[in-house]
Amino acid sequence: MRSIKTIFILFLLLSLTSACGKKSPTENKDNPPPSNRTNNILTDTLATAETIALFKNLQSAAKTGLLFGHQDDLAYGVGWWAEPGRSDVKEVCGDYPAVYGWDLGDIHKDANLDGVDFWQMRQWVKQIYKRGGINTFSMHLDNPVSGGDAWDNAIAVPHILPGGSHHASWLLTLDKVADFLKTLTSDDGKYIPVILRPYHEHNHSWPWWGSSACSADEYNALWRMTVAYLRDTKGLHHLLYAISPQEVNTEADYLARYPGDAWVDILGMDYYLLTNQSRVTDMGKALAMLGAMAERKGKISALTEVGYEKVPLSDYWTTYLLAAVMYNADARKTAWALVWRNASASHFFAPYPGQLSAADFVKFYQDPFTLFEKDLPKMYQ
Ligand code: BMA
Repeated sequence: MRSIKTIFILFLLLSLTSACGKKSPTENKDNPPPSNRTNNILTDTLATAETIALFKNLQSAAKTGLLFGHQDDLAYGVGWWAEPGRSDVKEVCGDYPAVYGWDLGDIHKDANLDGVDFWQMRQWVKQIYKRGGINTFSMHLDNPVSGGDAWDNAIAVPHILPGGSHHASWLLTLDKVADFLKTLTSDDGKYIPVILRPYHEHNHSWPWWGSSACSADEYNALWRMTVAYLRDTKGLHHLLYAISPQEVNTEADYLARYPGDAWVDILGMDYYLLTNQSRVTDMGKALAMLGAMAERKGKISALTEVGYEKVPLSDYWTTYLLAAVMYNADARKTAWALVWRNASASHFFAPYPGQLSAADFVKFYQDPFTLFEKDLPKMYQ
């Protein structure tokens, strides 16, 4: 009897010690206790009020509309470069886009990989925020091991993960990304919420973070390391995180390289070559899959890159792009569609005055479902 009692007391003591020794998740600074949290819905439980508002407002805008986005819209267009107030989109339809894409490639230089000066980019981001628009950033960062560009898919990811030969130098690159993002503040000194879309199209083989250059586990570790570094080490709390594989048709394929729901806010997809009606149906189905999954997970779905280079179809905007998003109720949940940049007359994705699809773009703009800058409700409160 006595020995049973001793064993029981010993067991109790042992379990108490182990409970004290083990850090409960809420004690971890990366996962603050509920009382310190600002929210329980985002990757960043310490996100600023404006960042939470952006997420919620995007989620509700997506229920009844599609925001239109354009890469580098204010920086240049076909036949012009950095002229104040100009935008090919505005010159065609009379309004600015609702969403703007920017890229942080070449963050160690004065201008990004496409020649956009970072100082000017910051000014444009501030203008956009002031007018109520939304900014999203992709990262075509150079291969950290070979020194080649983002398209150099020599093996790099295992070397920049913790313990790898290039881990420390990769953190220096992320420091530069963080330093830039930290300068995005409004006139009243608040951080401007932005959507970060790192390591995109990772199911394809072209980038060094792509399918031929790292395993799913390595990709997921890279993503989590990046989010944890920006959020917990650098203390950035004005970011929403968007993941964006290219052209995925099933949930299983989407989740094959995916860091987990706790690490992602927006389920994006890049989708090009919408060149015929069977592709419109295919894209509609893919967006439906994404819209349903995002809703189930409490996230947002978005067409993070889309477009047809040189827009050679006169009815591309209504009969192709809008038709695909309108495919069914789940596809219609897509929050935004962002077309790529207008670099020149041979590399552009949005119309410009006189371009073949310009009249159809006006119809697309007038459709009650599409949202441009003037249509946006207040996104940050
Ligand atoms: C690609 C092309 C390139 C550009 C890159 C990053 O799709 O537009 O010219 O450098 O995106 O923006």
